[in-house]
Amino acid sequence: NKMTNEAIAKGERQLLLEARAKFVEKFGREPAAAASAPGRVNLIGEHVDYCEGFVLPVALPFLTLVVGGYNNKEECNIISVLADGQELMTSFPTPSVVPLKPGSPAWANYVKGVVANFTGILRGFDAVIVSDVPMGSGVSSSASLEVAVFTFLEALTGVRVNPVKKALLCQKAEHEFPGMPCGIMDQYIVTLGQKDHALLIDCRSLEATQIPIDTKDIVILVVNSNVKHQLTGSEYPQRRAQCQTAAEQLSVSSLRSANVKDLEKLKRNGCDELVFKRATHVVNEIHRTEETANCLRQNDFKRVGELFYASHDSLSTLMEVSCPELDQLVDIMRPLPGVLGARMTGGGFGGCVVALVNREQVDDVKRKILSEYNGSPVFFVCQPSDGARVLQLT
Ligand code: GAF
Repeated sequence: NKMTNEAIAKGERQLLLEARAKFVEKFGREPAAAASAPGRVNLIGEHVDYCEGFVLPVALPFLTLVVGGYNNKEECNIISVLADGQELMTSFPTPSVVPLKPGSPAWANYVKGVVANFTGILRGFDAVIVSDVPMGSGVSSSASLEVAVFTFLEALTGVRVNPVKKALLCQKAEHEFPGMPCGIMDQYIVTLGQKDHALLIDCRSLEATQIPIDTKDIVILVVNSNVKHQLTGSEYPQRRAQCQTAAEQLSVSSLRSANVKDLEKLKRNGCDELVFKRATHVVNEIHRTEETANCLRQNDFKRVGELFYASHDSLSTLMEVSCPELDQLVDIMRPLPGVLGARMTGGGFGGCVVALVNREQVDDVKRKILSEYNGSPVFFVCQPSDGARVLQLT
C-alpha cells in the first residue's frame, strides 16, 4: 500500500494554516509572528562533526513551524501539536524573571534551552508549534524544533542573528537543556540549507559550501527503519569521548588533524582497541566526505554510491552505531539493480537509511524492501530544501 509506506511533506502553507487556526482557538487572537525550520538527512560524514571533520547534509521538505505573539505577561505558554493530533503544553517564566533550568516535560527542554540562549531581550509570549518532521527517526526533529523556535523569536523581537551564530546557540541549548552533547551539523544545515543543494560543512572553520545536486536521473531515497533503540543516550557521548581520547593520545586538538599514519602510531603505542576503531572510522570518513563532494560536483554518482557503502560498513563495524534493522536495509539494497549506494544516516541505533537510486528503478527498489525487510519501512524521496526562515502572516 503506497499511502501508508510513503511519508508526504504537508508543506509550509498547510502547516501555517494549521498552526494559525490552533493559535486562534487557544489564545483567542491572531498570531503576530511565524517561522519555520526543516529536518535534515546527512548524505555522508557521520559521527565526524564533533571531531571537526566535514559533513554533507541536505535540508528536507519536512518542517517545524512556530506561530505566536506577545501576551503582556511574564510567562511563555507553548502548545505543541503532534502528528497524531495530541497536544502538549508547557509554561515557564520569561528568563528575565527567573533563569531557566532544564526539567520536565522532556520535550519542553528543546524550547526552554533556546529561549534561555536567545540573544535578544524577551517579554512573555504565547506560541503554537506544529511539525511534520518524523520524530526520533534520525532526521533531526530536535534541531528543527530548536532552530524553528529561535527563528520565531527573531521574527517576534525583530532581532536578527548571524546564521552560524544562531546554529551555535541552538547547539549550546541542546547541550545545556536536553543534555545531548551533539556536534554542529544538524543546527547548521537546518539553518543554512538551500533548495537543490547539499551543504559541505567544515566543522572546524564553520565555513560551508553549497554543492548543487542534480536529481534529474538519480533520487535520494530515505528509508525509515521505524526502529529506535534506546541506546543513543549513553552511546553517543561515549563515541565522542573515545574520539577525544584518540586525539589526546596523538596530541592534536581533534581527529580532523589526524591522518592514516597517525592511526598506525596509535596502534603502535598500544591504544585501546575501541578507541583505535573509532579513530579509524573518523579519519577515513572525513576523506570519504571530501571525495563525495568532489564526485557530486562531477555528477559521478557511481563513485558516491561506493562511498556510501564504505561509510555504512565503517559505521557498522568500526564506529558500532548501526543496528540489525539498518544493516538489513542496506544489505537488501546492496545487490538491487538501480541502487548506487546506501548507508545509515544520523546518530544511528535506528532511524533512517539514505540511498542513491536510479529514478526509473525507485519503485522496484521500494517493492523489494517492502517484501524483504523484517520491519515496516516508511519511504520518502528527498528533495533538498531550504533552511529556516521567517514567514509572512499577511
Ligand atoms: C546526531 C548529532 F546531533 C550530530 O551532531 C551528529 O554527530 C550525528 O548524530 C552523527 O553524524 O545527529
